[in-house]
Amino acid sequence: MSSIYGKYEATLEIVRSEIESRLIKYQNDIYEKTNDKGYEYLSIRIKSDDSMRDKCRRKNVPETAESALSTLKDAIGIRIVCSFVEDVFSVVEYIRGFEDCEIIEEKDYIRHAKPNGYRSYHIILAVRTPYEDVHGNNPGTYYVEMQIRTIAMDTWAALEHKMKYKKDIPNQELLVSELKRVADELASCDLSMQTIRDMIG
Ligand code: 0O2
Repeated sequence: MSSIYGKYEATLEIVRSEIESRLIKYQNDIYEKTNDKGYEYLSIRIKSDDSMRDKCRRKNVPETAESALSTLKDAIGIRIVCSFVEDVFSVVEYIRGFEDCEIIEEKDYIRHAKPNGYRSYHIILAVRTPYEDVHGNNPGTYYVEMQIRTIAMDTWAALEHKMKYKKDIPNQELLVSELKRVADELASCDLSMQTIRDMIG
């Protein structure tokens, strides 16, 4: 079966690489100025053909390049993991400054955690490119989903994600409430760590 991204697959790679370069530049600039890191690590992926087709089926949209590149907006996914909460918001402000991009969706699950305790800052970025997009526009628009969070938030999300796929776990209800408790404790630790960092200066 041919790729769901069709002839736009190569452009997705170019967009991914362009945004990655900017984030690496951010890290280098911060390091030069402060001798410290702007974030701890980055992970960037283009959603695999199988996962994108799965998602189309889950969302009840046709398995087409248009669904994959326009209806759904997470073909390119970037996760930026920071040590401190303040660093998360600094990265968000840096991204806001991209002149050829528009933030079309923003969810602050840090100030407004999800009921299950999930915390993270989510952005959908529309990137204007000098390439044709799936609607035939040139310059064309490609989308990037960004999740920016602390190490503590990332650890929690990874564990909770694993649990979602284990349907046969006994005491689901207890586990859900325990996970929520841990999420709140980690959020409190994040705040304490930030305070300690501010005290060090
Ligand atoms: P995958 O396989 O991770 O890419 P939607 O994208 O429509 O499902 P929505 O409300 O549009 O969801 O977007 P939202 O809430 O910004 O969530 C997008 C992504 O954030 C999810 O991708 C997850 O990766 C992550 N996420 C959101 N909520 C949770 C949560 O409670 N726990 C964990 N571990 N991750 C979460 P998908 O779509 O699930 O798919």
